[in-house]
Amino acid sequence: MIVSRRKLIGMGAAGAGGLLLGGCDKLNGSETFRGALGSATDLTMRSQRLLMGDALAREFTEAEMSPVFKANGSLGVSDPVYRQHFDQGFAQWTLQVDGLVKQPLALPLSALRALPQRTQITRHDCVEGWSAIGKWQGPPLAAVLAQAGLLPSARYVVFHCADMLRGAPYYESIDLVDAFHPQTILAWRMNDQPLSEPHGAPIRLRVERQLGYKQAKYIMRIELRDTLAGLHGGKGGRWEDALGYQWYAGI
Ligand SMILES: Nc1nc2c(c(=O)[nH]1)N[C@H]1C(S)=C(S)[C@@H](COP(=O)(O)O)O[C@H]1N2
Ligand SMILES: [Mo]
Repeated sequence: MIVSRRKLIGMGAAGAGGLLLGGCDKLNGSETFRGALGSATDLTMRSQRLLMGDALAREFTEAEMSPVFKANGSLGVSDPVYRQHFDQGFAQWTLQVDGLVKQPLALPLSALRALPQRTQITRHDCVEGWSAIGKWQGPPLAAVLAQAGLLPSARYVVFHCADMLRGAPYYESIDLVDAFHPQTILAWRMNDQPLSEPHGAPIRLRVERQLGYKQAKYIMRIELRDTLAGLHGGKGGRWEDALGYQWYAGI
């Protein structure tokens, strides 16, 4: 039987739910158990991880690339510091890496381009109901994190972006499982061209097993944290804070 990954995950989540319900008679009196079960998001994430392990998101051929890849969300940045970097071709720009790291970094684009590169042709799925297949190139996020060195308390990687969405800065975050996944890259090239402004110049995240809003564009700073509490709205991303989107947006 051929089933799509999404269906498989749906079945897996239902299966896990069934198992849990089966045990409910015995366990539903226990507060500890209900606490351990956590939110629906957490259950979805754990079901998906159980089924997918560290599997790769599907990759496509050149022939399957979309002739048009829509740009969505912010299509540009008005911040004056960003505008100056843009006008200078990002020659003076650096990516800040800080927070719970051994060695904070300020990496110019040339340093990101000099790291080992990964190229992948993947499908981008936006919650608004469109998809597009594009080619992305950049260093694995893991290579950048290895250079900074994580402190033992680091649990989340936060991407601070240059644009604003509905009056507040765009940001996103992932955990270390996704951060070290081989297809999680800091893309500076799209479809064999330097990343354009609408698509997130100078760099944007590709975290291929999650939905479009996790693919942070215009990344200026990467911060390692032990918690997402106390950061902006506390839900780990601009869409999560503003519209209640799921933090774990597994496809
Ligand atoms: N900084 C930033 N990143 C962002 C957004 C945004 O508005 N600002 N929109 C998100 C959404 S909803 C989608 S679908 C994708 C769109 O990427 P694209 O413009 O390359 O198609 O970027 C995501 N990353
Ligand atoms: Mo999106």
